Amino acid sequence: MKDLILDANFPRTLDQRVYHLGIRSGEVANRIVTVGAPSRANGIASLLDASPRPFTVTSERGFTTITGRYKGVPVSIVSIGMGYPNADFFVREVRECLTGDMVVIRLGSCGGLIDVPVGTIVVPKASIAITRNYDFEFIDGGSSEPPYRISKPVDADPQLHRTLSDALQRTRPPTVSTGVIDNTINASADSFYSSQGRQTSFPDHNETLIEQMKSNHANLATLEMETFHILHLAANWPSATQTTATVTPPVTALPVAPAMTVPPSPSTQGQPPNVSTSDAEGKPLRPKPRIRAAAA
Ligand code: R1P
Repeated sequence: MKDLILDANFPRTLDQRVYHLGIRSGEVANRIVTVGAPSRANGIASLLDASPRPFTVTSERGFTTITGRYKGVPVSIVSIGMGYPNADFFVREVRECLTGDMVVIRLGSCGGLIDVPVGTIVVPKASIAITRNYDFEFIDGGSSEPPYRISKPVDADPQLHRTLSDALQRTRPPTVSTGVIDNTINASADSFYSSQGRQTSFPDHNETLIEQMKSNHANLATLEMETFHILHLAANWPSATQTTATVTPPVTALPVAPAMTVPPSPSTQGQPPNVSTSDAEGKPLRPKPRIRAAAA
């Protein structure tokens, strides 16, 4: 089985599917809405054009990609589950299936650090990472290191942030009384529990974490688990030209890892749409495509 994986550095199956999402070029659009749960993905996908019928790939690892058109424009909805590692699989593997810009909006739920009604939509202009400091040790009542690390902010793509916020305000149903907030910062934690300040049976040393986060960033409003990582990858992707030169090693440079086996074929529904040959605007491809990301 393992000899069917051609490149352990960036594994794909023989039919060129990326290893964890199970998709290949032509099956994912440049414009993507990513969510955590398949039910949410299916709900959004119900708004896609009926024809051509949306195409669905469900991978062994729990990622679901639904690609169709919305008012004629190719769009994918990708359900990625939870947390930094899944967000990492999502951005990196989709990027390798696309040419041109990759435009990502994460639509998710979050905890609130400001006093607004449930249902308020928050479109953060930036995100910080809250991560457990694994070197922290609480010995003899003290420690030389803090238990958590609070990163510097990474900005959402400014144009996408503005466009998303404007669209959400413009299309808000009049019956909905909660508003749209777009001038705050998000925090993405590496645990739903410890690094979000929840008290459990583990000695997490997080009693003052929320206050510390708020004092570091006065306009911190939301707390979830994926946005920072998506924004960070988007902000640091060096464009196609540089990627070719610096990231992709020769295929023969790394051995096939012994534990790497071919995943079961993903289940698919519908006809492959072959949507990834133009950029997100439907314009000719730009020489240096970008990853542009925002969240709500
Ligand atoms: C935790 O319950 C999950 O909910 C939030 C968090 O980021 C985390 O993924 O997001 P979603 O509702 O988008 O899954």
